[in-house]
Amino acid sequence: MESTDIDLLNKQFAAPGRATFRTGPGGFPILTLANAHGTLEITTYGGHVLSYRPAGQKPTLFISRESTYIPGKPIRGGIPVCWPWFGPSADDPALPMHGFARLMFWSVDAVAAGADQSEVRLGLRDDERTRKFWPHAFELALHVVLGKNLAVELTTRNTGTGPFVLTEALHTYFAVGDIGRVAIEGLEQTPYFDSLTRLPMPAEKAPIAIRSEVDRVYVDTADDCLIRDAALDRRIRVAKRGSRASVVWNPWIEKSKRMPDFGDDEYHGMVCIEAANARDDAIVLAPGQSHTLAQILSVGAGADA
Ligand code: TA6
Repeated sequence: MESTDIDLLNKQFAAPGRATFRTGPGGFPILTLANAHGTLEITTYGGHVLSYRPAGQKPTLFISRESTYIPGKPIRGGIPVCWPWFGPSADDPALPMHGFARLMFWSVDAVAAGADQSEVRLGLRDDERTRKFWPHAFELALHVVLGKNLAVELTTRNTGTGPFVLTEALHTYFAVGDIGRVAIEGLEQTPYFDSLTRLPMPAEKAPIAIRSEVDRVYVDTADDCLIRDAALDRRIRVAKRGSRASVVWNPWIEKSKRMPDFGDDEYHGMVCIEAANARDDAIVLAPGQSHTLAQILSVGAGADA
């Protein structure tokens, strides 16, 4: 179903107290899912998860207070869907950063709202708009499952007659209490590409501590990450499937000032850990083939548990 008529969306999919559509900022349709394990908000614009709050926990995702909600511009925060390229387009740098999927309205294909598990499926298919950016036929599906954990699955299917190359990311912005008191475990043994220096770097052999701008693509890893947030006394496990690249990003002071849709001080309260297919981990899909990129989040009390 086309994804901008709130009354029709609620008529077809709403379940009182468990699944409700409303008109959000910028007129963007927002679906709220709620069950015993927590709540989640997602907008059909960009297939973009805006918030995730496990029961009894503070919000898990960061959204900038300066974010815009304007068609054609990306939302700053939550879980942007970077697709069908990560970073600048290799074919034409004038094309949107991180692809076009996060800049379009997706269809609502299914909503299931149970007491302990809620699911939503959104879709994007090629049409004359997408073909202006990317000359391939595709079906893109986002499947979000809110249960004890949060699972976000992005499946690409090549519906065309020739192969295409895909890079992508679930560009998740995590809310943290104080970036200066955060440790990120799981990538200690993994080399990375430093996007700031454009140089390959050896494994750090230590948890990641962020004390300046960090923009890294960790390569050839399927490992979980663990965010230990001392200020909020919680830990967030970030697992993934269908990905051999993990991106870690914090803009720090100077880049924060250069982003109009991001508060100058907001770098203190966020870090991005992204499940990606990027750089050497590009995916080649033949006609009829599919690939699923998934990120699974689980939040626990106690930074050191
Ligand atoms: O994932 C890290 C990154 O590629 C950074 O280089 C920075 O550009 C960030 O994404 C945000 O990109 P955006 O296009 O959302 O402003």
